[in-house]
Amino acid sequence: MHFTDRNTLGDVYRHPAGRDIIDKILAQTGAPARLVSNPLVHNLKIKSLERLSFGKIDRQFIETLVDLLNAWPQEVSPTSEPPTRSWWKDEVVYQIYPRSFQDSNGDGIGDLQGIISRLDYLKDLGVGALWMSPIFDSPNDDMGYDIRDYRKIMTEFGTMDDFDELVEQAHARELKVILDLVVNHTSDEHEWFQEALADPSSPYRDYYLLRNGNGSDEPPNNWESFFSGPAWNHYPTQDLWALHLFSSKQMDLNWDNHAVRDEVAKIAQFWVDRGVDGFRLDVINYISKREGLPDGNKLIGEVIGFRGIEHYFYGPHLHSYLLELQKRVFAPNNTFTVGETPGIGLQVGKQITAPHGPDLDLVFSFDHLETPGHTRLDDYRYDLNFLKQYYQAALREYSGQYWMSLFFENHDNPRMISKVNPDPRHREALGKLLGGILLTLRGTPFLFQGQELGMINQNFASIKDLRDVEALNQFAEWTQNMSEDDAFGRLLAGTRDHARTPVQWDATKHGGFGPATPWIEGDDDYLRVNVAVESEDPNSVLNFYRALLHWRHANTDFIYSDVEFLDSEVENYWVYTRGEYLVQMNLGSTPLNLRGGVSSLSLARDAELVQSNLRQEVGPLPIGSFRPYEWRLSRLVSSSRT
Ligand code: ISL
Ligand code: CA
Repeated sequence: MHFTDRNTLGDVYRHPAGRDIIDKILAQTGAPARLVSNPLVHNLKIKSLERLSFGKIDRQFIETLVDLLNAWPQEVSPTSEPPTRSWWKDEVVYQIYPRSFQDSNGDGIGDLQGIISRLDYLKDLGVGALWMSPIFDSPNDDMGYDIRDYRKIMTEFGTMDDFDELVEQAHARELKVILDLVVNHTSDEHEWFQEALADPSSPYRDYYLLRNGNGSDEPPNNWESFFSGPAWNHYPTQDLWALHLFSSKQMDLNWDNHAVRDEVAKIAQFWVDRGVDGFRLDVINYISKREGLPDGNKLIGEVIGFRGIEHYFYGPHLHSYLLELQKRVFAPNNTFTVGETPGIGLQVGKQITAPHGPDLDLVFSFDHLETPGHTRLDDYRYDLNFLKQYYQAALREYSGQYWMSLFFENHDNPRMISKVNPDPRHREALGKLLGGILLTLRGTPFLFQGQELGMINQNFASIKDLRDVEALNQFAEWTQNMSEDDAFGRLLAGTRDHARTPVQWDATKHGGFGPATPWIEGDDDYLRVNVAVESEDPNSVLNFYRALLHWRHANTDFIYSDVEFLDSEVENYWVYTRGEYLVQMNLGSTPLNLRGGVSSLSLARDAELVQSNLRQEVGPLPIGSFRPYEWRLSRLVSSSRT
């Protein structure tokens, strides 16, 4: 279908991208999903939005929407066959943030030898693959997400020999190795960018999104950076502007130049040849920008918080550029790929990971990380009932051969326990409950370092304790019209640094991270919560993860079984079956007592408990009663199910 402004909202909703956008607006505004099926809404023409919104939705908005719908494929291929098996569905991936994992040589910075020394720990934990955040040469403006040399190991992390040893040692333990490929942008210190700036006739000029300023001190468009301020750097001596969606030292590459795509393919091949099993592709959905880099819409900018995003969050050539990489490198080498795709919804996610000839194997989408209407830097309590709603809807979509990634934490987000309920009395049960959800839904779980210990947000004392460029830039911006205390208080709710403090190995100084003062320090939580202490405690969060990970590994049928949700309407109760297993939990901080009419209870009556998240000394409760955040996995015995 070719879209114009005479198409209806119903037409838009039938388009995968259109549906994602409408779903997002509905979720953000709290409007019920059935609104779209209301014939009045359904039959509204796109062009009438302008009038109905009193001009808030303007011409430019409508044109952008129509262009986007026309640029993107309109089919989502159906599948009903069962999922094919592959290692990246069998295994749980463990994300390492190398800088904060383990320091082997006492310089306060984690490194590759530190990781090697902990491979036995990871094997014993029961994960099957390691994803390391970037380990390449970098000035660390954004802690390695600004790469200066794609073929060199960051000096602080070690050498190429260390890397080869890591791959060999990991493989010897049957652990896969996944690298972080950051190719939407490079560091401004990358030689391509340096040469592009220095020499107007350099072929590297066309590697980036450089625009001539014609003497003006206005940037080429109104796009805003994710790390505060305009998305353009000015180089007055050359009268040039360069686009950077992230920090002012992360310069966006021009993917429309085939030479850039060649370089990326060669970089990926270089690491595949060194034994790498897969890649996580950083902000990969941002690589294709709309031709002409038009101004961002004001309204969209206000709603999302960054102006310009509609012109690149799934740009016109995304699909073909990803397919090209797939054909050249990933498919021939059987390389696993997971795309980090902020802003992408369920339908487009399905298109990108479609089972026959996918662009990528998996995507990370982020819609479940905040309850609608909230952003990461809001201080609010995350409602787990939303998580339930989200996954129930998502897994209805991702069935058959479709497969999702599952995660609650990474290096860009505060700790999930703290978001849901910071009350220390609930920490252990909640930590295990989250692990129980992550490891029993249908999909590939990604575990972030420290999550298996039940690590929580840190009590940073002042802005001096923070290291992240996002936090520091945000602080500078906010303090222009806010007190330093208020600005710091807001950052404390959601700064990415919460996830970046050293892994808590034991109760010695710096939590066993290393002898020197770490590059970033947390509070003294490590004295009580650490790998050494938790290993000794049969009821610890760590031992819960261990047990469940090993159980999962021994039960591959469970991994591939369908998920079926029951009793969805019961608040605070989440229950589902996976084949012959039943998972039940209380999502609330108060006891849950279910009354009659809850159908899953009769299933539970004929089930045998496999694992729960309660301490062993806690006795059993009646079948319909759950303690705060209680989680149970049982096996359905007898003839109750076929
Ligand atoms: O944390 C965010 C900024 O507000 C997210 O939007 C995040 O920047 C986004 O998910 C992209 O993240 C990835 O690319 C960034 C890097 O800073 C993040 O660490 C990385 O995960 C730029 O490379
Ligand atoms: Ca070190």
